[in-house]
Amino acid sequence: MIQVGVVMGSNSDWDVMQHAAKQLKAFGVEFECKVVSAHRTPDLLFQYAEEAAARGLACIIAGAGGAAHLPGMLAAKTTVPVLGVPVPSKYLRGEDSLLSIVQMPKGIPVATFAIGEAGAANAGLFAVAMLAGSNPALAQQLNDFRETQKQTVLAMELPAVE
Ligand code: RP5
Repeated sequence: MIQVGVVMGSNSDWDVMQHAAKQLKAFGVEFECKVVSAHRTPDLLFQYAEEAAARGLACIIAGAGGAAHLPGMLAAKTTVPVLGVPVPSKYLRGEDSLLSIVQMPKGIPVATFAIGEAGAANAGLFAVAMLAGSNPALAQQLNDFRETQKQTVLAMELPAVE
């Protein structure tokens, strides 16, 4: 059964959003990836959000750029947690996307992540952490991942000063 939905406003968002999908895949989480545009396919957006809970999605990772209303509109139509990823935009480098997603008025939350690749990857890891709460094997995988990261940093060396 699909556990996490990864949606984005355009296939041009894939370069960034694939980093969320890669994390989910690495942890063996069942997920789907789909283009759902808030302003170009609003009916599909409503349908996706309205069916999310009944389909058993634990959360929806939603990425969009510019006037990025996809995460907020999804959150307006479902109580399934929405993790918003601001995708870098051409002219404002994603600051517009970030502000569009993060500034939700009180009452309809969207968990907002960093602009771009790091935000997408962290949204994937956050989804894993949500699922790990009721899945001890997944929790162990997450701890192992953190341990590997720690060892990588501990092994880092710096060049000698010239
Ligand atoms: C948004 O507009 C998408 O999320 C994308 O980031 C941006 C540009 O879309 P395209 O013109 O590349 O389809 O809806």
